Amino acid sequence: ASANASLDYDVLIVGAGLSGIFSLYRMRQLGLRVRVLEAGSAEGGTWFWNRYPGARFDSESYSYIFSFSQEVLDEWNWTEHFAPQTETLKYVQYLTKKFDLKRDMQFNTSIRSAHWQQASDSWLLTDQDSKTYTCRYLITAMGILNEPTLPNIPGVRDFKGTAWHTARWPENAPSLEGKRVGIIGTGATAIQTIQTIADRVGHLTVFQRTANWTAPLRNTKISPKEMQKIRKDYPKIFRQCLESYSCFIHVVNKESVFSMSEEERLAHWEDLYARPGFAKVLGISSDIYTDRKANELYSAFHADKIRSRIKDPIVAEKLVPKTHGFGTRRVPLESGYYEVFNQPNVKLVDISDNAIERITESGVQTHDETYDLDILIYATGFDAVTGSFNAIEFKGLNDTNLKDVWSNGIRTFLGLTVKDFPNMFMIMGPHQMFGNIPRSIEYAVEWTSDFIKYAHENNVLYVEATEEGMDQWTEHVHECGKGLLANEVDSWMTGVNKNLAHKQKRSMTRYNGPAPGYRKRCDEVKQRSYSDFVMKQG
Ligand code: NA7
Repeated sequence: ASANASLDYDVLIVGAGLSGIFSLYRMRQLGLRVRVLEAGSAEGGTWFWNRYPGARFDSESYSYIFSFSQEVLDEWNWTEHFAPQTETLKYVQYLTKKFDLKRDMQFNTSIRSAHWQQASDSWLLTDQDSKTYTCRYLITAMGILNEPTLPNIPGVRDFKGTAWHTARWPENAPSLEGKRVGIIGTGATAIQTIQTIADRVGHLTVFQRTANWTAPLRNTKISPKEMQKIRKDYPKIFRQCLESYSCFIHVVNKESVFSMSEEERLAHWEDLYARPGFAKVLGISSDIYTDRKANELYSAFHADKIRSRIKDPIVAEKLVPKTHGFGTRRVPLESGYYEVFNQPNVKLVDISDNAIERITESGVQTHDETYDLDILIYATGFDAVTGSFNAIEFKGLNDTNLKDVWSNGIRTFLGLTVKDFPNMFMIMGPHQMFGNIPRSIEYAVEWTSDFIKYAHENNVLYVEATEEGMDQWTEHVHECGKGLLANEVDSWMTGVNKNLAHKQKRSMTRYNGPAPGYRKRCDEVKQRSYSDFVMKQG
């Protein structure tokens, strides 16, 4: 630590969500001087910001949390198979309390720039009040969906009623009771919001540009007895997660779609449809994700399910996605979403060929109609994955700007590091697994912590990825993504956000290969004593 004595900290962590929390826990165990800087007024990240009605897991609660502490697994009880945001936030608060983490967390601190200082092999961070912080190692823990984006529709600021983005749901939001409410967007967030507020609003207008595939969540309560069983099963649950492609408990069907008879196929799909959670997304044959014909069949199966739940056939057709196949975008799970459109107080406005022309003082104006509203909710998504990085001025070696490094496509080494950005580690940066995110976080934090421990013990003050390493890794990431139908579709996962001029082109934002393969490659780098990196000793 003496080599770092002139610096404020050994390690700075940006973000107090799950990534930041576990990073802090591990850095403390290494005996390092560490501080978490967080823009929000409290810990929780995604679960702190996303307080919209109906926000909840659509992965099984007990598989989508930390596994690193046996004590936590022993103590914490989940009360629902798919926990609501309120419960998950309590879990996060319980963690920070249990491990006394808050004394090293600083809230209301929005980092504006992070500059590498060549002379001292350190990072200099500056916050919104121009306060500065220096450290040897920098851990970015900013999350992949953290920068909300408003639609690029003229007049967004003109609306005289109340409007907000779902990720910034006001703490003292006006009651929706009896109000004329409009919502723009039909992604995962919108679906959870719509199905939750439809009963309590006076009238709800849903503006849909792209219909999304969604299927039943089938959430149920967890009784204390059932929780006991889950607790006993934890080792099995986490083993299953680690062994599977994207770290979920659901097991992929090894049979291809066309090797089953039509009868077998339908029986299999009906069985999955009846099950809770991502079974119908992750328990299917994997050729549905790569073979257009197989995907069409499975999409048709779901289209019929949608039609069977909507009374008005014209509305039903609008809700059946036509632009992309099932599972080629993130499939949100719903609880009564389709039935909402049978309610007399809910109107679906298809804006795919009748675009919103402007937001006016009184509401939303499409090409052929005006909708007067009291409240307008933007469920319009995020500047995903690279958005949090772009919001901060990252300057590395020789003033290299991270934005410029990624302007022609993302490049990383292992999704954890970038050349020219020494001593910087990204938890949930681009090119990492986006499947079961807590599993990815745990791995990335363990890997980073091992590396920092190694550096610390060997008096290494400087570590940097190489050009060759970045080239090879980036090529590998692209190779893994080949043949996946999802990569032919615009979504936040392929880096597209139509509200941002610079994000209209698809890019390879995530690691598409199997998680065990990802971990193996990263483990090998560790086994080679990090010789893939340029290192300088103090
Ligand atoms: P998403 O999935 O990015 O969804 C955003 C939605 O907002 C989507 O339906 C968009 O339509 C719609 N949108 C965005 N901008 C506009 C404009 N300008 N006009 C009309 N409609 C618009 O974000 P979510 O927050 O729902 O979910 C993000 C992830 O969080 C989710 O995948 C889960 O992993 C958890 P589009 O499809 O672009 O036509």
